[in-house]
Amino acid sequence: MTTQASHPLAGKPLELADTLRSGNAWKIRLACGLMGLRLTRRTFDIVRGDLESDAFARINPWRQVPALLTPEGHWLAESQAILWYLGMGTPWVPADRLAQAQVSSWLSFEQTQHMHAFAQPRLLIHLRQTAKRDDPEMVAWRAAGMKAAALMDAHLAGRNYLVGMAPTIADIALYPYTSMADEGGYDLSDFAHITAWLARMRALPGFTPLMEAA
Ligand SMILES: N[C@@H](CCC(=O)N[C@@H](CS)C(=O)NCC(=O)O)C(=O)O
Repeated sequence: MTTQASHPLAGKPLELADTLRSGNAWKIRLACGLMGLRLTRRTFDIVRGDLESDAFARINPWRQVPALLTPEGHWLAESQAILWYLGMGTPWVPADRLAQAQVSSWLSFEQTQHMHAFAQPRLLIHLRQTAKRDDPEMVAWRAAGMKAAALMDAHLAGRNYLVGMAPTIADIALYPYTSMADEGGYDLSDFAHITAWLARMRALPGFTPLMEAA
């Protein structure tokens, strides 16, 4: 585990453009907590239209959170790029060539096979409440998400983490939407390896919940 003192970004200013409940932005808050890095938040409201403003376009012209203001003064978009930026030079991005490529595979898996299938039903059923659990579109998202969950569960059999013996940014990337699956009407309780992995992640020092205790 990398402590704050040994992290190449220790003591440097990091600011996150996020929304209160964004799972993609939670990845970055999780990463900073686990890596012992201090992060300040600039929190926007999608419903209020904040992401459509000219000011936000200067942060991320793609009009999405998260974006990270780096110590070099650049706004960096896309959760996976930000995780890579934060993890480089630490065990969170393994130095070994194959392990690093395997981390990259899981990051791609998250974006192409996992994230939308979990994020969309959560957004529409739980956050916006514009869809019902059994709407055909939600059922279709969950069918896709269950396939992704089955792949993760099979991979995690006999392993503590997705790549190698220690947690990496791959685990951080997959944690938020897997852990909030129930908000999209999922029941992942039959996936014992995922359930154990989620508990293992929650037990790591510096774990940061989605919502800070009031
Ligand atoms: N590929 C992006 C996805 C980011 C994303 O979907 N962000 C959502 C919040 S979780 C957002 O900004 N939605 C507003 C919009 O797309 O209009 C990433 O991994 O950072």
